[in-house]
Amino acid sequence: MAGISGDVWRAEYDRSGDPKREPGPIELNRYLANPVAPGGIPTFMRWPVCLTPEDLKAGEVDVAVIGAPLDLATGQRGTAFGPQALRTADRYIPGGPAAGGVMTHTHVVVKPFEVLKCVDYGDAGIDPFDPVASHEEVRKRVREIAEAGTIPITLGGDHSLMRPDGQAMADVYGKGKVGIIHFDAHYDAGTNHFGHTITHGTPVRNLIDEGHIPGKNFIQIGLRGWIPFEDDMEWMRNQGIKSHYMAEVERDGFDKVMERAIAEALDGPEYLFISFDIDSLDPAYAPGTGTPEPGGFTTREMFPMVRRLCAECNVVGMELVEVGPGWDPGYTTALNGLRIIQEAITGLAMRKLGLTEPHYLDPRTSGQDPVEGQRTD
Ligand SMILES: [Mn+2]
Repeated sequence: MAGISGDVWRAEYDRSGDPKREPGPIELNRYLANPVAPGGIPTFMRWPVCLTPEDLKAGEVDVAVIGAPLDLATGQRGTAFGPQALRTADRYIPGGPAAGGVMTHTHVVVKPFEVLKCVDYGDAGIDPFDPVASHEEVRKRVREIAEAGTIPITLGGDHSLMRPDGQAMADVYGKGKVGIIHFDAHYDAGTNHFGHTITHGTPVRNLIDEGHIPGKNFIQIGLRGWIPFEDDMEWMRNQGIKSHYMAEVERDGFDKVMERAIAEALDGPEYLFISFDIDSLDPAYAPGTGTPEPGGFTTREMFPMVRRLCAECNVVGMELVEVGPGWDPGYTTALNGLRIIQEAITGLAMRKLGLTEPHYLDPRTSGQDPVEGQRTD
């Protein structure tokens, strides 16, 4: 029987018959501020689309999301639908960036989508039968975004994506030059799953073994539950991985742990990548994921921390992974995942504006006098 063979899944569309156009972001929305009917194709945050690195460069784009609809490496299906869920979780956005940057972040009074040019770069090609081959295509796409001078944000997809994302960061910034801040309930540094060495439980080990990211530049936050295995814990300690378990958060508080994590991040690598597994949040806030782990972070404590990281550290890329909309009946997970990315971009915008002091809040919305920086009562 004849089949569909070879690399046809990554064969690219022939654009020779397309209308000629100057490179740059392409606006798909029809209406400027209509909250429920933007009238175009549901891109992430209703952002314009870029199809090529030339589009990114011509548009001087600061941030580009790229979907990576891969779920073969979780052992459970569902996260392949994560990018699409994150792209349609914005129903409550009042007009979105097409409305002229009306979205002002309350805590810091910054308009992130006016400060930064953001686009949707579409999806990376995925071979639905081969996660490892899919990684090659994700790596290529993330690399071309970063090479264009744009910060890539990968929408997962499962956490095996940390491997091609980390590879791409090392390709652009140099092996050993990039650190990873890794929010997760799980350590993801196992040797194998059922003999497979590239899964959503192994990317930390993949990146270290392949020499892309040094162990000492891995900072993990939120680990809990029943693992790691003792031999894996020992391997992680030997690699110099800085693992901040939930036990440490419970003993010392999240704020204190994040102070340590930021100090480690600033003391180490020149460039930082944030790997955010949605299961670092408590299942109350993120039920739609394959490996939910009770006892996690609340959104109210996580949002400011992600914002801080991006404001205070040199973040050059991010991924948000493991969103599984099939188990997300209230859109809770997609909505909170979207907000995590919005907080990160707000932090990036704060950094561009020079608002990098720790715990920065705008005095007008944080109960302080706008002139004196003090409470007035
Ligand atoms: Mn993970």
